[in-house]
Amino acid sequence: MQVLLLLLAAAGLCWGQYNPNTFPKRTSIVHLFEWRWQDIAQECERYLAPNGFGGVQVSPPNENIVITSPNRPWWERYQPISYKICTRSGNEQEFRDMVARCNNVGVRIYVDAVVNHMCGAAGGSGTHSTCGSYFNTGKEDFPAVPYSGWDFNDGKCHTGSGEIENYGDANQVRNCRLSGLLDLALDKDYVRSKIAEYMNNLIDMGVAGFRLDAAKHMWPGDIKAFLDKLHNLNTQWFSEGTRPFIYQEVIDLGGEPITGSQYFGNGRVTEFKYGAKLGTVLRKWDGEKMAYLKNWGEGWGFVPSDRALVFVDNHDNQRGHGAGGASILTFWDARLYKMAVGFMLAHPYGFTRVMSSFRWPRRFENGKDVNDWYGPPSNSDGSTKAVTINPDTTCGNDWVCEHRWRQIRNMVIFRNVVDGEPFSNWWDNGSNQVAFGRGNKGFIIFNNDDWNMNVNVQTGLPSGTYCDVISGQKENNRCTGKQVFVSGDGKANFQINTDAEDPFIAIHVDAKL
Ligand code: AAO
Repeated sequence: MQVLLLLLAAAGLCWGQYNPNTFPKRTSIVHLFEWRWQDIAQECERYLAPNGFGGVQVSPPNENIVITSPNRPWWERYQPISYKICTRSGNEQEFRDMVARCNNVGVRIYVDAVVNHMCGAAGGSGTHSTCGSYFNTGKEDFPAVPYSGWDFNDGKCHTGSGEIENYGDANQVRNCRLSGLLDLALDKDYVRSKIAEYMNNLIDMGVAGFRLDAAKHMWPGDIKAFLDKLHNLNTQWFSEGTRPFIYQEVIDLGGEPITGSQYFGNGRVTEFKYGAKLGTVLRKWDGEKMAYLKNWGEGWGFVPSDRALVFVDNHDNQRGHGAGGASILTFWDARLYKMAVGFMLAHPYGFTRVMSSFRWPRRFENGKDVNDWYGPPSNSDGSTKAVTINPDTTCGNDWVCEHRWRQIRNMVIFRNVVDGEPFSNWWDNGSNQVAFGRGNKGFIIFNNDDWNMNVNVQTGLPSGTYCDVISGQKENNRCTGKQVFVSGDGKANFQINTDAEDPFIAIHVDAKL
């Protein structure tokens, strides 16, 4: 018995970092990009918990540089000045309040941890930081941590510019500067301890895990060294011995020496091939068609499902930063985007993250969005605007709130209902009409061809009348949108015209009349 307990405890220690620590049957998280802590706290209570969202990825909570040229870009938050909890999203008190209130309704908080670097080398000196902490980039001096010149990697980088010049050289990628950002020496125990202190402060407040920003630019062993110093999660909300969930931002589209698999020992990795490929398929580029999605997942060369954090778009590639290219689907291509997110949430592969964005004045010049830097909706003093809620439940003040779109929210619920059920009953027409089920709990069908669809297919579901959760949902035991009749043999007729507002239909057992 004791041996068994020891084994279980050891397994818990080893496996913990892959487990998102969400409530049971809450299977997705949402990135509330640039939201204020007080808005997230309210969103947990009024929307995320009631609709089965498992957690929220929040923007970096630690003090960052203030950039005025351009005017307060979103990316200033990826330039740390200290580990004080103090940003445009709010102060430490507001952060603590959010974590507690979200946990109290069973919604977890995941912090975007920017620990590979501090601010850009050209940041200058002064107190132009979100909490007014002094810094001097010329001297690599960050007294509010404190870090000094000894704590940076310069000596280890052998490129002429001190920058990453070639992603084909792993040493450069990990020891040189990413976009001019002062690169921390993570081989130093002092630096590891400061990072662990910051993360432990957040763990003690009740966060459930971390996105590790720029993980590709850190040696896997250095990451392991600071992760080993982390506390177990706060027992006010988590059971004894629970490890923080870790997902590492490693951009691996193939063709570089650094791969996602090198990081499996530390936790999950972001699978960037997922959104890049799904966008290519739905746009029907490169001869791709939905019929090819039959073996979606590892069959497409992705990392194993239990190591993957997946998403259709993220805060970088929705505006041309990072990687993935033009195929990435975003809220700007709403019709295809809803299909992509619907496909992702129906499919069993990976742990899913939904994006929630703000609108910006996108303007292309020579194929590049010259306004890709625009920060969140803000007031004239630079403070971030509140997320207001319109009478029809959408968001105001230029917050897009994709997670509140009926089709996306209902597919988050779909994923919870079919959790643990196998991928089943695949059907395709050899082109862009495809369907699949999840055991006997749910079924989804798409028409991305430019001709109408009218088919009888096996759903695997018990007979009865189901509400389509894309065109509507079940309310007061009636359907607000389309109805689907499943007969005794599990088959159903589906008609989706090519000009349908949303050319897909999804049904599940909780939306049965
Ligand atoms: C800003 C300014 C810079 C300035 C700097 C310092 O824009 O001009 O030098 O400040 O003053 C964000 C913004 C940056 C911003 C930074 C700091 O995106 O514009 O710099 O904040 O404020 C790489 C990294 C990846 C990173 C991504 C953006 O590997 O970690 O670049 N993402 C994270 C965050 C991101 C943040 C940072 C990291 C920094 O999510 O928001 O930056 O904290 C290849 C590599 C990728 C590499 C890309 C882009 O990708 O593989 O690893 O990502 O290049 O450099 C094909 C290939 C694909 C390739 C791609 C693009 O698709 O298949 O592999 O082409 O070449």
